[in-house]
Amino acid sequence: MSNLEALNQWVVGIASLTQPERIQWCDGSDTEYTELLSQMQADGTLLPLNAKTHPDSWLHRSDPDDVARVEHLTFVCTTDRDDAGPNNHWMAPADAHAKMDALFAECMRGRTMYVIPYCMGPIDSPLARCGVELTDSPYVVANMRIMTRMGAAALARIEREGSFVRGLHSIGELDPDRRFIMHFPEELTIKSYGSGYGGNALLGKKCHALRIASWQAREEGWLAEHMLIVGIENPKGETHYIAAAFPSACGKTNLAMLIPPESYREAGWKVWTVGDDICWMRPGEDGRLYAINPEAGFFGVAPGTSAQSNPNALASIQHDTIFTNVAVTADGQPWWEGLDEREPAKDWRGRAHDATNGPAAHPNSRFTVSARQCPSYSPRAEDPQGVPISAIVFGGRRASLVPLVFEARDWTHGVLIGAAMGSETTAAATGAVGVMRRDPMAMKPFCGYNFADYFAHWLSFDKPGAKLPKIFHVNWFRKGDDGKFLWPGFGDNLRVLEWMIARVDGSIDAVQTPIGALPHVASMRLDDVVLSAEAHQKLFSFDADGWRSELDGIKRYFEEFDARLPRALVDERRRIERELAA
Ligand code: GTP
Ligand code: SPV
Ligand code: MN
Repeated sequence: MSNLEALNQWVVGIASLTQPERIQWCDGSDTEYTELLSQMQADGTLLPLNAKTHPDSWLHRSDPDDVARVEHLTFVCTTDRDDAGPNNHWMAPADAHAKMDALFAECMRGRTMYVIPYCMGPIDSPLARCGVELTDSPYVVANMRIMTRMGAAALARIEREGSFVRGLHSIGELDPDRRFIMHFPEELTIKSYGSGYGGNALLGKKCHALRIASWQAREEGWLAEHMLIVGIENPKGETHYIAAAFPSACGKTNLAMLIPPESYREAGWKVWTVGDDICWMRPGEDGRLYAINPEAGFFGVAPGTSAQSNPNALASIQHDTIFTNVAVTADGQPWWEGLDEREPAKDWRGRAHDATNGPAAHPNSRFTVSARQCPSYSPRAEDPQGVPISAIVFGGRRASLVPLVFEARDWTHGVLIGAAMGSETTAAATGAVGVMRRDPMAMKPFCGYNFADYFAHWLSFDKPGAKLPKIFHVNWFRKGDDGKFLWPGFGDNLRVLEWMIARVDGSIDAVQTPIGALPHVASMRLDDVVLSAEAHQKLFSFDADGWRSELDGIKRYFEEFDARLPRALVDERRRIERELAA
């Protein structure tokens, strides 16, 4: 029980709808967590991993039909359909409530309903926001404990503030035909039924910290974004913070935990991880944007994580980690494609590994781990005021056309670059993989309102007194004629970040083109990377014909938003088109 009547009444009301056998208010304590883990071990929800190599770590195998976000079943329910926009599935709030409440009726019979008070962001931060998730999944409770500031301190803040986001969740029957993720931004409410996986079920993450928060952020003058936050410390000891939006499974965790190339390490460069998935930012008194990571842990993609690609992530997950849908070796160690050359014994479904069944680890298999276990975790990540942002980066998976890096000429151009982002789809959501789609600011699946209004909100930050970050676009995924990546990526991406920081400091010039400013190749430190002539050409120049048709594609995409699309973006697109024609 709480001393906040509105919270108690809501919990009692939901309990009378869902009829749980018992209700457990979570306090976030170690004892509570240990009890949950042993209960899940006893009922087979969690399988212990090798205690010598991976102490206190667990494997969870989700239902094989429940392995990723389900965008086609995710809705934004606003009174006026246009407020949700063409970028969201929409249902009228009354219809959506009726549909969901019918699913929730008596669905928790025989189960425990957990009450999870949580805070997104450092508990004493003015930028943080709180919520309460009601769920019948102990796996969700365990993940929420790692991913958020969960328990007594969050409840105390909620009681003080009197307001909170209401999230109701049940795994239901895990039936894909009885599965919906519904958002009611006007009521700060989420109802999620029928999935126990990641972004569908850990309601603090995508449902609250992006869909609901983006709505709140527009009302309150801040931004809730699908961005990593990373600090780059130069040999003089100065740190620039960079926020970067890449779509799901397109490199945020990897960039946030980057290990500098050897020559940079020797020179004294350091990289500090603030966040790997979500960024909340707002203007400070000095006019700069200040950012916090609302999360306290990482729900990271396992496949491809290795001692070569992401040593910081690998170091983080050696103990006290929950792995979901990875494979296991004969001696009970977690394994996935790209980790090393060992052969797994069992695949993600628990079957004897057989390569003809496809990858041993599910392509969207993940680890859940506290951010504090990351060797590069920034001490500033707990700063209630957040970190000042020097640069915003947009990027996607683009096998062709898009060069390695370019810089927006100003804020409006930068917003256009973000709004026009394209990327090939990945396994993070159900559906086809590798299909190029528009994914503005990496928020296509996550913006809780009409993209046209969202772009206008972004544009509104450009006002007198603002000291806005510079905006860049990157593409780590450009391919050569042989179908292989042209840029080494990972640690070498620091070379691109160094160039950006030099541009922010005003210490180097660049080549002005209609699409933005490209680097002079000589001003990028490429000493120890080997690039073919084709790579040089494709990574550092732009193809005017290709961009003309890209701009046509952007025009067609923008037509979906009709007259609601901000005029400034229409004009900015035309300006580039004119310059390309000249
Ligand atoms: P979500 O957690 O789904 O939001 O994803 P994320 O953006 O954090 O993705 P993550 O960093 O986990 O990257 C996923 C995939 O991108 C893995 O297959 C990585 O190997 C690959 N990847 C990351 N960085 C690079 C890079 O610089 N170059 C190349 N070629 N691949 C990369
Ligand atoms: C993503 O898909 O962007 C993720 C994983 O970060 S999930 O929490 O499932 O949304
Ligand atoms: Mn994500």
